[in-house]
Amino acid sequence: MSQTTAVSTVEVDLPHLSSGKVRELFDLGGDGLLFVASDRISAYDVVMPQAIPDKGRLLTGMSIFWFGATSDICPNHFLSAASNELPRAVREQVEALQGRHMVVRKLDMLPVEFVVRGYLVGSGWKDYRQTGAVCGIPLPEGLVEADKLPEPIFTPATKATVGHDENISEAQAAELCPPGTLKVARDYAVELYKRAAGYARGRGIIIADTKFEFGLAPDGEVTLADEVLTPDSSRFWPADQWEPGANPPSLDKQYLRDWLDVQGWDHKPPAPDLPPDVVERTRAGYVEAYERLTGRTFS
Ligand code: PZK
Repeated sequence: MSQTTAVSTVEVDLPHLSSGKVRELFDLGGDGLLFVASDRISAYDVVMPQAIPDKGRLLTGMSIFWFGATSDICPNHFLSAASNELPRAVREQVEALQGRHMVVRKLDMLPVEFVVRGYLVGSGWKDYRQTGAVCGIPLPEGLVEADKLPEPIFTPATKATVGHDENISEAQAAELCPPGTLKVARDYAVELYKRAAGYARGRGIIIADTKFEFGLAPDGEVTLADEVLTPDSSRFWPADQWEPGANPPSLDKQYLRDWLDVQGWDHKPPAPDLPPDVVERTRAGYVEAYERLTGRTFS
């Protein structure tokens, strides 16, 4: 399992359940899972050859912050960030992860991405330009890119195993979920977005859109899962750089993307090696998001 690349990998002797581009999931047995965020970063859907120091810890800290700040809205899968209750062998490995892990509750996942948009960008802007609607939701005429929507909208997507997630209608999403669960999760998702967006706005960050995942607990409760309201699952914009009509820079990746653009990289792997100043400036974007949102100093 060990790997000698510039990008550190996770080394935990547990059954491996799933790998994302930048995070991994392990089975703790019983009703627990170990969720691990790496320091890897992707841009244009390609993982970079260098890691961003502390990124996994910063994103994990943000998720845990939001789980606490929204637990009155809906139940979530977060159980613990401690390691003392883990089996001894696992415990030592987990301690080496230095705050990049969460112990979470094993759920039966709903096969839908719960996307909520407060602003018109990305695939939402593309759909609107072509059809005047997003996921079948008609919107006022004359909106421009990055405009604030009159109300946040729920725009479900399928979880593509390869390639990009595909926007679907709410009716299609409902067919993919057990009866009654889609509406419950949808209402949670919209409430979560409103709470977080309002909070972040007061701290100089616009959460343009975000993606939630939900699952069912053994008792059937719809439960919030995954990482939540991080720069990897959301678009964070510095509020002072927002201007309708242009796609604003994202707080976390803009410096990296701009640098990659200047290199003339064709977005096909491998990505160019990142110089130390690009790594450092990118890290600073994550630290800024963490500190502004949590009100804590990162050390
Ligand atoms: C689950 N994912 C996506 C996340 C990856 C992949 N609490 C849960 N119970 C059951 N399954 C999942 C979760 C959560 N969260 C999440 N896939 C399954 C995912 C992190 C790393 F590789």
